[in-house]
Amino acid sequence: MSTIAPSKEQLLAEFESKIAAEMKIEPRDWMPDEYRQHLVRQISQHAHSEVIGMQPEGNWITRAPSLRSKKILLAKIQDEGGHGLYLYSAAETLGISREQFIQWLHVGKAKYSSVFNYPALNWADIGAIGWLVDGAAITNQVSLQRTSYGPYSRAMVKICKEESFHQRQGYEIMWKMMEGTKDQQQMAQDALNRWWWPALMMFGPHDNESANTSNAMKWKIKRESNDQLREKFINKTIPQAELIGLKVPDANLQLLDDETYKHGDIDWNEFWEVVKGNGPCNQQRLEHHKRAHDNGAWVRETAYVAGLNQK
Ligand code: FAQ
Repeated sequence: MSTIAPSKEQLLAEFESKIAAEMKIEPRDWMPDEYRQHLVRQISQHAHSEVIGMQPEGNWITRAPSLRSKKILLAKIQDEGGHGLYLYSAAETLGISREQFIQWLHVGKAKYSSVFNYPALNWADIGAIGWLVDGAAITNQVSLQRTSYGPYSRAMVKICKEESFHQRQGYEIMWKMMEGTKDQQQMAQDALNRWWWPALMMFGPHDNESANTSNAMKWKIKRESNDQLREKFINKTIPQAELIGLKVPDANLQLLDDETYKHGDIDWNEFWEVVKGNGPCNQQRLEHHKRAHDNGAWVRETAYVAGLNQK
């Protein structure tokens, strides 16, 4: 007896009913090409962000002001590398190899978060990165725990556990500096001034300018929009700044009647310039990644020969 293969319409209906029922889509399930492509783009870009994001902080390992802070920073940066690995593995379940993802990064076909193209100038920046950049990342990632693609969702659950420690270690650095000398307080405020707007830009363009949001929300890849997440982030972070005596660098910030904040205009020209590759550190970040990748070729080759790379 021959079985009749389901039609594309039936497969699509089954896919959509799973999404509607909050069921996860798994690698072997049928999925529309656009859904797969969207995930390939978003998850691989997310993975690249984790790995490139190790660079601004990595610069400060040798200059951490105490053994305690050095150990914490080392552990944190190592975690980010691990997050990259979870995410590359999740992306690979969509049928594309890690080598291909890296090649797309190197030729500029794949992006990584704009925020990592700014320099970490001093120790206060390490506080600001943990507090603001990890804080923004978690706001998004908590939401992505409910994403519809199973491997991405499970990677997010693991990552969020570690990311909340990262946010706290950054806030602790800022809080200690605000309890220090006038110069230390000034350094903390200066770091906030430089990282505030790039952190807000991490959430991407406003919803009405965000080309990918509509499909992403329909398929429950994204559970909240860029603007919704950005609002959540500022409402959580501004009281934290005030608690330790820092002031958010936004002359047009408004406190609304419902006790939520509305931020002033974001400099979208700056954002798109950085995304296009013209930020302060784009070239440096990519060159460093290429060099490290080339220098690591022998490790990959040895692992392959030893059979560790075999699927
Ligand atoms: N930077 O249509 P949308 C972390 C691009 S993890 C660069 O709104 P979408 C941990 C976007 O790709 C941080 N490009 O796009 C850590 C699209 O171009 P495409 C990373 C950006 O996907 C902390 C175009 O603009 N987190 O930090 C950015 O719906 C400390 C139009 O935008 C994730 O990746 C940007 N900021 O929304 C590590 C989370 N924003 O691709 C180390 C997962 C937008 O069509 C140290 N990703 N673009 O050519 C997402 O949630 C989404 O992809 C968004 C963008 C929200 C980033």
